Order: sequence, then C-alpha cells, then structure tokens
Amino acid sequence: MSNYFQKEIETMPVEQIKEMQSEKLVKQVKYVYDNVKYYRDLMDKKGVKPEDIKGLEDLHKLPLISKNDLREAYPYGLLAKDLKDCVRIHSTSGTTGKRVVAFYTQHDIDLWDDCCARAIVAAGGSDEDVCHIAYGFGLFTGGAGLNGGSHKLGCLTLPMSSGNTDRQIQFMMDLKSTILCCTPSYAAYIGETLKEKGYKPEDNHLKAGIFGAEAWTEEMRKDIEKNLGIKAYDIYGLTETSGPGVAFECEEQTGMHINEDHFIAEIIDPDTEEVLPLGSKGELVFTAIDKEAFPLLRYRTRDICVLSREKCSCGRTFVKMCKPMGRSDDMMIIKGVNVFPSQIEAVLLNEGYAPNYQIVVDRVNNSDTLDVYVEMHESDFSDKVKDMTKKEKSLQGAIKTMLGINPKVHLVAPKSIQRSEGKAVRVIDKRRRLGINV
Ligand code: DLL
Repeated sequence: MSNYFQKEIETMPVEQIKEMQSEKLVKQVKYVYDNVKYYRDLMDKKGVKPEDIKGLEDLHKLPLISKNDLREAYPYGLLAKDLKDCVRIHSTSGTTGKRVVAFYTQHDIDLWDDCCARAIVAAGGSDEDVCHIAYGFGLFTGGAGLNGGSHKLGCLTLPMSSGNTDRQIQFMMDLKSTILCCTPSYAAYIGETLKEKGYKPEDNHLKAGIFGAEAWTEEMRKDIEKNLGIKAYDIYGLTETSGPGVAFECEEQTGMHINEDHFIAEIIDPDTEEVLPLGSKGELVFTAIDKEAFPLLRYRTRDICVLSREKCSCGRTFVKMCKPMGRSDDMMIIKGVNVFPSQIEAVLLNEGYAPNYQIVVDRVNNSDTLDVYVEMHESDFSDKVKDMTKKEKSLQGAIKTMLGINPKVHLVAPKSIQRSEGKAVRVIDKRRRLGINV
C-alpha cells in the first residue's frame, strides 16, 4: 500500500489535473508577460499575447526558450520579482560560458520542498527516517533540495554534503541512516568502499536511496541495490526548474512521476520543434506554472525522453517520464554513428564490469577514434598479457555489437579512474580541440 505526501494532489484524476494546469497556465502567462521584459519581447516577436493562451491546448503557441536565453538574460533578465522578495539563488555547474542562475522566493522554496518530500515518501520514507544527504550543498541544487524535502517531511536530516567518504560511512553506521540521497555514481562508490572495509549489505541501516542528477542505467541500479542492500529510486530535476523533485520514482520503479500540479511537460522533436504525441521519443520541455521569482515557459531541457500515462500500481496519476535516454546535446556522433554514453555503460555492466569507465573520443587522420577505459575488478587482474588481451577483445566485440562501431578497449587497474563526489566525468571529447562542435 502506497503512502503519499499530498495524497489528494498526487492521486487526482487526470482530467482534473489538466483543468488545474490550464487555469494556472493562463494566469502564469499573464504574470510572466507583465513582469519579464525578456519574455514579453519573445512573445511579441512571435505575435502571441497573453489573451491568446486560454488553456493547455494553446501552450504550443508560446515561444520555446533554451539555456542560451538564460545565458543571454544573465543575471537578472528573467527575474519576475523584486530582488528583495527573493530569498535564495542556485546555479548550474556549467563550465563553459556564463552560468545559469535561478532565483527563489520563499513560496518557490516551499513548493520545491513539497516536491522533494513527495519523492522521499514515494521511496518509502516517513518522519521516522534518518535521511542522509550526500548531494553537494552550495550552489548545486541537490543538497538543498533534498534537505528541504526531508525537513518538511519531518525526517531526522543529516546534511552531509558530498565527499569525505570515511566520514559518510562512520555517520551512516553510527547514526543509523535509513535513506541515502546522492548521485548514483557516488552511491556506487560508497557501496564499493563499504565492501572494501569489510561491511556486508545487511550491516548498514539503509533501506532506500534517492539517486539522480546524472544518467544511470538499470544495471547500475541493480548493482547499487545489491551492494547497499536497499531499493534505489530515481529522481529528476534541473536548476532552471528549481532543482531535484520535478519528477520522482515510486515503488514500481518504472519511470518518474512528474509533479504535474507545478510543471507541464511536453515532448518535442528537437530539430523541428514540433510537439509530439504522448509516447513519442523526443526532447522534454517544461513549463513551470507556479514559480514566482524565476518563471519558465516552454523550457527546452535537452533531455531525450518518453512520457507515459499508463496506470501506475502506486495510485499516482501524474504522467511518468522514462529515465532520460541521453541529451539531445550529449549524444556523440562517432564515425557517423549516434552514440550515448549510457549504451556503453550498459554493455560494461552486462559483461560484469563495474560502472567505472571513461570514454575518450578523438579524431586522428580525419577519422574518429573511440577509446574506452574500463576498470577491472581485483579478481580479473592477470599478469599474463594473453589473458588481458583476450578480455579486452571480448569487451570490444560486445561494444561493437551494441554500437556498430569498433572501440579500442583498455582494461585498467582497479581504482585508477578518478572518482567523483558529484557527477562523474564519463566522456572526454578531444575533437573539441579541433573546433568541432560535438
Ligand atoms: O542535477 C538537479 C538534481 C539534483 C536532480 C539532484 C536530481 C538529484 P542540474 O545540475 O541543473 O540539476 O542538471 C540538470 O541533469 O537536464 C539532466 O540532463 C540531468 N539529470 C538530472 N536528473 C537526472 C536523472 C540537477 N535522474 C540535468 N537521470 C538534467 C538522468 C538526470 N539525468
């Protein structure tokens, strides 16, 4: 039997959700038009007035916006409230160009906390739990978001932030953490370290984990669940929409429910920008219908995804998004073939390797090269060159079967690929040095 944080909303009949979205959308478009010059100019340019938006069916008439608009409007250009009404700023970890900064009023934070509290309850949490938050705290939204949700629910909250894994483990054991929140790659690393220290999965008190902020596969989920002895739930969000909690997984673990009382989701064709029907694969676009300080209308996430309204056994009626299948901008084109890092990861896990790898793409003599560095398990290590070559060839074959192109596989010593306390750096695309827009 499912528990909910806000049952009436989370299980509301779909027709009613749509009515609610329509009403909020009409108000929000007017609010944004009246208060944000940047949007007003975009809408005027497209010839759309707030009166043209009478409900959900008119959403497609609004202009799409992207990270470029956010960068152009940096820092205050999309602000809809006076700065004195704002109480917080967060920012993306973007390393190129201007960062994206998002502003929050107290009301925005309250709704964000609700979204994260819903996620914790959907993962089996209650006010009896000890919520161990090992997402980074600071400008990144992961720590603050789950921290807010955990407080709202009344959990005993451990705001650990990321890093210092020995201390994480000591607190986890001594203070009996029951729910772990961090990136999936850090969860995998904590699991690995626990094992190294001689702990068995049943030695910790954890029952669930809420992992997101980066792509991870079903195979990785199984690995983490086994090593930590927990159920691992996905959580999705982005700084621009507030942070984690835009969507969260329930006990069915078959995709993430989007908090549709606050966000309208669309799927578009990333090339033509045409809205695609439910069930199509395309780019996820969000319209935030409750945000005060930093409103977003039709924001292109670049995440490739499929939405589904199949009935969920948990009783929630919110539309579900699948795990993002890559980004319309992290897809690599190698030797003319579209490659997602998650495809390579799936092969590695399927072949029994840990998800510790690095993909290096380059162009040599006008031809693309793909090198995959993969860590071995201690037990795979052999000083016979012949054995190692055989293993590399076998993995190479498996990746070739998946992608249709031939990679060069390098098996490297355990722990030799640098670990991350936040998002793992999976891909190094050296073609950028040649000015190629990958
Ligand atoms: O990563 C917010 C977050 C924090 C989500 C903690 C979940 C947990 P950004 O740093 O702005 O925000 O990055 C947003 O990360 O567009 C996706 O490409 C990716 N992403 C986020 N969650 C997932 C997920 C946070 N569950 C970008 N699976 C998004 C795959 C994810 N990718």
